[in-house]
Amino acid sequence: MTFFTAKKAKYEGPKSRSELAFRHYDKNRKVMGKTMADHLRFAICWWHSTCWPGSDPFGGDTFLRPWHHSSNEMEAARQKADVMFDAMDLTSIDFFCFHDRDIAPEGQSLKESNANVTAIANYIEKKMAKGKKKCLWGTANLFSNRRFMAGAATNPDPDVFAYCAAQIKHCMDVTKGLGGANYVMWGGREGYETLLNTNIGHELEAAKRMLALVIEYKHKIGFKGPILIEPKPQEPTKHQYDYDVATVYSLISSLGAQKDVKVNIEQNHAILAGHTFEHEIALASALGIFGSIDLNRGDYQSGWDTDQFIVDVPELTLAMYEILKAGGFTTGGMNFDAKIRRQSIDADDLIHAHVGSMDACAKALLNAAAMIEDGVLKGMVDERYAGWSTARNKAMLQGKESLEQIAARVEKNNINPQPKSGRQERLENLINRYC
Ligand code: XLS
Ligand code: NI
Ligand code: NI
Repeated sequence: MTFFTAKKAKYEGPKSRSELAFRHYDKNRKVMGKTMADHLRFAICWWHSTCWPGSDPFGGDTFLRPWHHSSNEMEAARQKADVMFDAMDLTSIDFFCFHDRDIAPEGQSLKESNANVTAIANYIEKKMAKGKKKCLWGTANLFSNRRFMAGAATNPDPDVFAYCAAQIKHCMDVTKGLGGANYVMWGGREGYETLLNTNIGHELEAAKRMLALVIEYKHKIGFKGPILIEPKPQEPTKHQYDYDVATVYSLISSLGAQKDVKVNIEQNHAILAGHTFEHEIALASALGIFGSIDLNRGDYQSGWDTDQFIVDVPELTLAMYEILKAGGFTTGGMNFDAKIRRQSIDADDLIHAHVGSMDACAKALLNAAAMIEDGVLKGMVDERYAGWSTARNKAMLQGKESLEQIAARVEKNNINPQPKSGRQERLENLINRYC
């Protein structure tokens, strides 16, 4: 018996009147030489889809999922896995993402917890072979248990640092075993609540040490994919060290680890950091650390990580444009780190949410591909920077002229720059032609 009643969503074209169908996402359709599935690499996440019971700070479980009310935790874990694979089947999503504590219950000791995770991972592996499903990434939950309340790697207690290292090691092993394309680190409680009890210098050093250990272990076990750090400025802690892409870049580059470590950018976290989604993608690409996406949207009024399903096509178009400009995904993909609202209590709401958001992404991909293929926007940007292509100006950028030489040249040639329009409104009008 399956949990859902929905039928598998099919591609029916833009004119379809069905409530549950793809209008734009035609998995095998080629766009700029790649199938839509290969461009978008959609993933479903374990935590919001089957672990979260619909609770909020003011009320508990609204979903009443059977596995949350089972007396056998390991049986419930297998039931969750079954539901995940059914959801992947109904939505045609090829990848999944998980935390160690999402897939299996925590035991009395780390040893027991690891054994639980391994047992369920084996169960998952069998299901993957059947449905040809893949793991986009795994990650360790280093924030839910109360031992992590003051941080994991950045905890003042060295035993917590050690426990965190041990948990990550096992989760990396399991992720590798499942063929995971990446390994993610989100520093949920790597930050502080008050500076009054915090030694920032020590905590930053500890965070850097943990990352160095993880990189070393990745090479040791031959984990092929990158480590992805997921920036977020705050929530749950007041201040998080992995604030945004720029801050994470300074950590990665301090270890010279740009080859091994990239970023997993989440829309909602970008907004919380006071940036746009596309800003974070463009910056990561410019810095050579673009890895993967956690797809959701924030609420522009509330200022929390509301993790809603994203359906805004113009907003997604700008993000997709930056992703295509960055050369698209290699190991990364689009993980729906999104949850249905707590009033959406029907099992099938989860399927509708994913299908609708996938379709919005597909439409955005088509829009962005048209923008790239037309080349009008790029042409206008290139024109703006055209002055830098002369030999003299290239030399200036490459450091071949000193400050005095540049100053002398400006005087001698009577250089007198004339401002040019930034043409923002014309560019914004242009974008609307594609949406
Ligand atoms: C929380 C994060 C989390 C990570 C994985 O805000 O988005 O879900 O993606 O630990
Ligand atoms: Ni996330
Ligand atoms: Ni988040």
